Amino acid sequence: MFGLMDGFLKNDPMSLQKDILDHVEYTVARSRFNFDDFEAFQALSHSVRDRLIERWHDTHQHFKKQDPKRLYFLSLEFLMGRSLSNSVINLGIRDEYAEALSQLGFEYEVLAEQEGDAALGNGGLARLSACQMDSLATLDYPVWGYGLRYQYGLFRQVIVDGYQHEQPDYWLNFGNPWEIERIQVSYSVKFYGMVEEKASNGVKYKVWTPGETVEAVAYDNPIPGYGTRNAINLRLWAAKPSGQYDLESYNTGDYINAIVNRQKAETISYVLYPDDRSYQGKELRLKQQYFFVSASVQDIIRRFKDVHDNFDEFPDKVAFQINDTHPSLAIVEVLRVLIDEECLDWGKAWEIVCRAFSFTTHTVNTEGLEKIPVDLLGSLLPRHLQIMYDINHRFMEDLKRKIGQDYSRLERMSIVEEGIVKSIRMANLSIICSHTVNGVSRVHFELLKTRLFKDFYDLWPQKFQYKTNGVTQRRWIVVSNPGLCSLISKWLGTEAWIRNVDLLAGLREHASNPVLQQEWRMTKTINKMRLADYIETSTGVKVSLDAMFDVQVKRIHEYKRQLLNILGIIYRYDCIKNMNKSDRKKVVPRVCIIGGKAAPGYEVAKKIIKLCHAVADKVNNDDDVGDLLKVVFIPDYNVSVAELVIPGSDLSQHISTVGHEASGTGSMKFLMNGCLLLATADGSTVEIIEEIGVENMFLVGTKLHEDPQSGDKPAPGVSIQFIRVVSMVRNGYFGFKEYFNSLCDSLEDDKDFYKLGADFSSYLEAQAMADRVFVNKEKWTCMSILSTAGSGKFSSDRTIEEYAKHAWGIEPCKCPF
Ligand code: 26V
Repeated sequence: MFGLMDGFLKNDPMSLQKDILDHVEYTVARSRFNFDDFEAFQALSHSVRDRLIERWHDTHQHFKKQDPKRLYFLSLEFLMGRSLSNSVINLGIRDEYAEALSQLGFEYEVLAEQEGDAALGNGGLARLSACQMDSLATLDYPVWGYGLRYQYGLFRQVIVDGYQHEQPDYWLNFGNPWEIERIQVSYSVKFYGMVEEKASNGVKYKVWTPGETVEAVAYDNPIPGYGTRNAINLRLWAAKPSGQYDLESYNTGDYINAIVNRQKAETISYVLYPDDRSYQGKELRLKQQYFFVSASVQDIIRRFKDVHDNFDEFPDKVAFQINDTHPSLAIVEVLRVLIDEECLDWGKAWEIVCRAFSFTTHTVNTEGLEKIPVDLLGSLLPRHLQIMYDINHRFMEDLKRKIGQDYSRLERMSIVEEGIVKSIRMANLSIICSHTVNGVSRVHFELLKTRLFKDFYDLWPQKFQYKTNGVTQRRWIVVSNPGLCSLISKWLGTEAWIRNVDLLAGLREHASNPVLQQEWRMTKTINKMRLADYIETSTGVKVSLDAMFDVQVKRIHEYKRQLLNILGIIYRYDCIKNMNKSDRKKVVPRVCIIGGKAAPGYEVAKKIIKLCHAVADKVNNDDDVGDLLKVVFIPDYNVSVAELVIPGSDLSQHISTVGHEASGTGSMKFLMNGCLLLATADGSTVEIIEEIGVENMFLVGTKLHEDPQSGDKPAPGVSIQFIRVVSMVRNGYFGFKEYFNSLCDSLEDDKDFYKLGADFSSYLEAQAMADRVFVNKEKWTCMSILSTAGSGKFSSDRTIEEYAKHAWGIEPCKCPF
């Protein structure tokens, strides 16, 4: 009997081939003698999924048996990208699949290209969650990720005449082979209604009678670790109409309308909000947050109660991580369940909550902090609003005892903001109720302590920590840059760096070796060829492989200063135009690549995209300049485009105004891939510089906290060059004169909030330095190898170990092979 149940799937190419063909016939329902690339991809994915499920079952059985303290990672956004290659590599059977497919007449790489991205997130915060899930699985931590299964992911960016247009990303159109629908795992989530106070035996209690109920259905997504049997679960919730029928409306004969109204429930999980800047107090967004939180908390408490009959052990068995304030209603929800449903007293429930929650903030300025209007909360979640007031009242009383009648400080620290629109400050709530408040880089931590959360830091310094972000080398080297992956393993004599990335430091001793250098350059050229092909198909621009590929890809934001990059390109163009023939021979050819999405309502960011296209049009069509300069905007930048762009880049730009980027993670991916950085000392770049040495990158501007006004150097004024390039745009040199007027106005001295004018000279100097080094192939390659060698610290494996030890208190729980 055991033998029959112990059905481990075989992984030799013959067995894989049979499995793929069976899936062609029985899952995809095509003839095994006649199927196309997409159908082959579907069958292949299902065969991989079978193997994931095996591991995933074993892992959960093991967790169940061991009952370790589990982490529940709550995030409204996960930017997973594609799953196929990541899964087969983590399962360790990529080559076997490639062989099986080739015998069937298919090429693995071609099939992998069939997959669409899962883009259930906006940018940095969302991709960070995805990297962290990979590390959590690889390091064998007992974890569950929870999120929302949006039917529409982040919009597709389409460029028409240089302007961004947004199109819906209905990513589930062709099915999603990676998820497992769990119709039997569903919970009722309640909204609106009213709260009444009741009493029984002299004890008062609150009863919430909701006005609307929606069903949350679980979709499970196995996340395999690398080099381990462990596969953890990412559970995403989808909204479905509640099973409780409104008999009244059915009986009144309005059957059709009753059905249509029921169906409206599904809209809750329809669409991801695409603006990563502002909270507009939208009811649907708040509904999404609570829907997600309520389903997750019910699931977590149910799992806990399966093995425990009281809540004493709850904080020793359950750790909650809240990814920014978006899931912070979970704090109030746990309190509500413990008090109203499990009948614990306030003191006990409060203690449990404060020991269970850890909070990470990803923001640097007060305007970026989430605030929810009290009126909205009161109507949608009346009981939760009461609990928030209760928390605040107790906190304020306690605080008064500690700090006295300092009313302005009390006001700043209150959860409730009195203003034209009375609101709840979700960050204050999260800090007050969590045991740990985490920053995402050292510089971010300093900003939290001295500016953003100074009042709280002064009160509870021990709560504040930071864990510098990291990215997973599995996706960002092994999956996306197989050439570099083999080269590294060859020179280190081991593949162990894939699980222990500190070993990359071993490359340092070979950095000047001409043989490695030659192979290193060859790998880069192959990646550049791949990227050049992609550029040609997606933009129509042909680029030369001899040129330096200079890349800035990330969300379009004023503080990230894509505009500084474009003004630098204009300067370069202008210089070339004014050069004589012999000087032109010395110009280092460049391909300037920009990519990224602007939030649909962010006018300035959209103008920056248009300016990029206007400059590209002029430059690329100027035969006089030819291959010396090309400008391309890569449309619809997303995870899979990043996997192609990053390995093919020579130089990458991270030039945010100092003090504005909490961490930045793109830079880490480029660093791992041996791309040289041209960057300001902002966010995690400060730590990157410490690891690789400032001489191995191109620094823009002064270091953080170094006051440009003081010391011997005169404060940098706005240079002639800056005035000239801005006036070229203003005077219509690139067309669209009126349209760009406001962009130019924003660069005037007193309005230049992001300091483009002040940093322009330094930016040009750094760019000139990059040119000088690029012609020295040995030096450039050496710096490139040292970049990869110094990237060890920026693995999400390190970040996760720090969280596990210093915030969550969890231990690995390894499933035996
Ligand atoms: C805000 C909002 C507001 C309205 C609804 C949708 C939405 C989604 C996200 C956000 C906050 C975005 C914050 C964010 O992504 N921060 C970035 O986090 C990265 C990971 O820690 C970090 O590297 C970046 O520096 C930081 O900008």
